[in-house]
Amino acid sequence: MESLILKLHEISAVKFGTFTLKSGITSPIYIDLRLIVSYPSLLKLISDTIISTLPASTTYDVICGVPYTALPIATVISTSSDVPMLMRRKEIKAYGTSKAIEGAFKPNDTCLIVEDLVTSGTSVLETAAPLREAGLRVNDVVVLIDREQGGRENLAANGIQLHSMIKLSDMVKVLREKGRVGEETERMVLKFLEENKKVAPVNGAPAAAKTSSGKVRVSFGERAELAKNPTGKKLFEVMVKKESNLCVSADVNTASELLALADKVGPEICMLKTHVDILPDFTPDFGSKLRAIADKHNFLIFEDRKFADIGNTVTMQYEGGIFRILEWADIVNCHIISGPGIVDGLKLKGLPRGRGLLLLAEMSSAGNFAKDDYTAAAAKIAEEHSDFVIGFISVNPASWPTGPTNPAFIHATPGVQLVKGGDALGQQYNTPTSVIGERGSDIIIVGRGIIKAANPVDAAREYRAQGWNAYLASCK
Ligand code: 5BU
Repeated sequence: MESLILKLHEISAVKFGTFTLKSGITSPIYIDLRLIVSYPSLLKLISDTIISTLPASTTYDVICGVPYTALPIATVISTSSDVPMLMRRKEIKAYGTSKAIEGAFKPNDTCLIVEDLVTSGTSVLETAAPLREAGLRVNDVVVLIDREQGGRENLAANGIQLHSMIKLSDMVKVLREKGRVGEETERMVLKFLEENKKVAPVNGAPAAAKTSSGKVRVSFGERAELAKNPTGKKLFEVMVKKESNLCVSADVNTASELLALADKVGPEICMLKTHVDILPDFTPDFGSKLRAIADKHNFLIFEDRKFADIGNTVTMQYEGGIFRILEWADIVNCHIISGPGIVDGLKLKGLPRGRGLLLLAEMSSAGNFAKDDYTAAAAKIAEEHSDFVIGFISVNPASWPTGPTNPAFIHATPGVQLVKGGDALGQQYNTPTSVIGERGSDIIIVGRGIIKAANPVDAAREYRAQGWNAYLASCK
């Protein structure tokens, strides 16, 4: 270990000075392991010894390096120990197979993650998420250097055990003992480590999400009491009862697939979102079938119809046509582009049936125009119709110019996946912890992250856990 540390210092993979880390903090020590590819015998030594830090009980079928620095380490481990490797794409291509994970594996195979350096654990989590989404189990990560700044704890909170070969404090002590750095440098680094023991994950939940008035979140249970609309109240109650703030967006190809999905993910969700106009096999009994599944699993049905016309027209669109949305959807949503008359129109039909409305205050797609004054106008219309409006489609309610909205209103956010990113057509994704913990939303709306996963039920469980944990953390 000593000779490895000295060698890393010799090739200047360890530097002392003033450096800004990915997390934004200033550090007196910087480790750059990208250089090891230029020293094949060192790369081999690292790869051979890193695996020996794992307890004998650790089992795995495949390994995956965190891109990019750990890729050569993982490759050498793979070839010398004959364990197959997977690769995680950082950028998912919009063409070809669009896979996030390259390589062959079976569902439920266990994948060991290999990483060069861990600070908060963010990069490991960004690799674990698509592996898990693809159906792999991720329990352990092995790392060359642990900066001892909260990574171990953040990873453990996500079910991943960290095994490190070298701790940063030990590294500095060795360099000091061997006369490579002075006492003052050692003292500075150890002081820095002592003062920065906990770096929050970059996309992680802060200890408590505060509203701009400085208060922590009002619990869903308390908000159920404040809601004026029966459906809004029921939604809060379902969330508390099921401990779920997950809404699955069932954007599947047929009505029969949708009903099957609803039955499978039903136990995990508080709400199911539909786009009924995409179903080629829609029949008039669709609504009653979906309602029966919703009653069985206790979730609400949200038809993402995005009404946008004048009040008179939307009354007919809501009630009539082939889809007869009013009959079966607990919740619908509308744009406010046409002015408050649209809410009056929908309310005319919906309120007598106890239905609820979400206003589109923001959208998740790149370059959309629902911001600033438009968002503020949605907040104002909601206040004027708090008997029917149950809340908003939001993206970042914590940043609203109006400040925090009335806690009776619920915020539901689409554009959620386990890793920040987007699709080829303008969709933008944030993580559940960011949406709930940092952006102050209440419900995560997840489509492809769940329906395209190898196992949608497992994926729904993962999103549900992340969404709910972020909510709990923000109530403390
Ligand atoms: P995705 O597969 O998780 O990207 O699906 C998101 C769903 O949410 C999809 O049905 C969209 O129509 C819907 N959506 C959205 O993505 N962004 C918005 O601003 C609104 C709805 Br409103």
